[in-house]
Amino acid sequence: ADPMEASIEPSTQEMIRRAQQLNIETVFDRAVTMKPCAIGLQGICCKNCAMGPCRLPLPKDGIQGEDTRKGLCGATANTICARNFARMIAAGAAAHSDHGRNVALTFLEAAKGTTKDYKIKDPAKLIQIAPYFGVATTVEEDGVVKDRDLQEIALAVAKKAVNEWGKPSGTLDYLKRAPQPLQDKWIEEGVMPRNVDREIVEIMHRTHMGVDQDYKNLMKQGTRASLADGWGGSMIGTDLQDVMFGTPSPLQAEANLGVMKEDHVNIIVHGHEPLLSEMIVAAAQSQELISYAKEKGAKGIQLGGICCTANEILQRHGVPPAGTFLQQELAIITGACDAMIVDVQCIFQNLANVAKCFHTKLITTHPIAKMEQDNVIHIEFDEHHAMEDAVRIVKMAIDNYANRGAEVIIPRHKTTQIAGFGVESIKYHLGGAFRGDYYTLNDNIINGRIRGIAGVVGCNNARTKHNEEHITLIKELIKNDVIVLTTGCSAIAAGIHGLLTPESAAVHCGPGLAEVCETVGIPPVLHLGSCVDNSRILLAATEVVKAGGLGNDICDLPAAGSAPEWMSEKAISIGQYFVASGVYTVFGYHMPLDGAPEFKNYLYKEMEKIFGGKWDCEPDPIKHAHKMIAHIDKKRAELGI
Ligand code: BF8
Repeated sequence: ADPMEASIEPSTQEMIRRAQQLNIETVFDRAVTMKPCAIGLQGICCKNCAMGPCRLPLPKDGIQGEDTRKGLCGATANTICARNFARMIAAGAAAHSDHGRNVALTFLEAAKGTTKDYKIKDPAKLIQIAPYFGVATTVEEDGVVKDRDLQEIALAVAKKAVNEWGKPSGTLDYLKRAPQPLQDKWIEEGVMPRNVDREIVEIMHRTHMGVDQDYKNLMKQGTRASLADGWGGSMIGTDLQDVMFGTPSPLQAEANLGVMKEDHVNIIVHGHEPLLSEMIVAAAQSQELISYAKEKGAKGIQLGGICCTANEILQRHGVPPAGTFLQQELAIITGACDAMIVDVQCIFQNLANVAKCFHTKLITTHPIAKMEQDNVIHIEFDEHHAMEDAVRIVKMAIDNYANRGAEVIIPRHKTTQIAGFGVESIKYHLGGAFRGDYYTLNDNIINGRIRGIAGVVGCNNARTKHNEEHITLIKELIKNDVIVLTTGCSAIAAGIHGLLTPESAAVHCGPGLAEVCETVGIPPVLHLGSCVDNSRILLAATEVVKAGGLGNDICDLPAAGSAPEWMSEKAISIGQYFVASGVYTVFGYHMPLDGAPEFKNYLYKEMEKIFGGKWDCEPDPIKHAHKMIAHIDKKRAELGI
């Protein structure tokens, strides 16, 4: 791979070059040698039974040509494409929601008092969410209303939360957090999720050979499962993480591979569930282990994150992200990574091959995510002895410091950023003292200083130039006075490229947005956390609706969503729950839909009539931004502002 073609980011380019000198293969090289399958790329390869895989003929210029062959069962392009799309939603919703389930189960243990390592750190958040689960926060004794015991509330909330994954009747409790017109729409369309697991299972059933053959009906279930993710598994995950580990508030940190330090023990945590990384942070900050590191000749312990784990520990502890999804191999190639600790999701199998070339200890920790290579150590993490495990892992990294090879090359590049925004802190910075929680934000949207709101989220994809789409798109949006909320690897990219500082407003923003940012002292791009924290964006949008003056529902807002460099199935689930919540959602790179023009039209056009939101795709980041801005302007015109 040509490093300059692979990424716009200098430390990434430097490390790709370094890998090539050392003859170590990375994702950037594999992106050159492995070409995607043309039929799969169009979404019309069906491998759901052993009569196939059936690869349907590609339509020409978006129109089905003379070759009208179908799958052996008779499946059409629409059915195959919709089944594949629904299965992506199922996998994405499963990943987010299983993460959420593990958080809920750990919270249950914490509430029961059967683990000493997890506690209630944010009682206010617990009291705030309890009513949504129908849990009372006060008790009446002898006619006097008193606060209910916190541990009792926690236990009741935990039981209700865990039940959301498998309750036998009713619909998810958190759906009632959405604006009422949106809830009414979901009821009318029959897409209210019943429980998280059921919706995912039902997709697998419906997409089994010979079941659901109507693409609209398939997407109805896809929608229901995606809502179970966004307004269910992910949202509960975010909230209970906040309760146990603290609701984030804005803080300053650094970002990029340059956060690693040559004279420190470098520990990289990578993955998603903060159950593990929270303990690693606590262990690495303990005086005892810092002293131990010094005994071993290091100046201290430097933690860094990759992927959403990076965002989790950034937003709550200011631990710097060392890189995005595409920089995971590169962190090891610095030669300074003494341990990389991984849990679930977005972890390259190739990490073990890269680690083999260095002293790096690669440690898997989750029972559902192991690696077969013999240089990988598995230390299974358990909430009952979480801290013990974390101490053992950190010690292992410290002991490994002495084993570093001669050549350590850490790129110099790092930036400063402000992260840790959320529904609550937006309220603090952009709320109003008297007239509603998000009054200042709404007021500035109405007076036109802020043109609209964009959510820019999601992955990196080695089929596109690393970070280029994220950064070009975000810059174009803020230049046009659109405030950006970001999560996931997009947020890490924004941090690395210096867009998460209040000072960047003067450089990159249009005059209106710059004025607002300077007045209240916020960056024009607000880091809202990890990918499960996209639920924060849903709730922020709901707060904007509630604050008034911008319509009655999310679909009325001058707002749009984007995942410019998406790659994961989780992104498809996120996209669908945003669309079904009323958001115009544009993906970059490519969507696997071209083989089924009718189904594609359903997602890109028809869906708007149902939910007020729709899908779109635009690989060019400038055009991508202007599609979002055009939508924002259309909504402004409809609102008469
Ligand atoms: O959940 S943005 S590459 S790290 S999938 Fe993965 Fe994509 Fe990054 Fe987080 Ni989200």
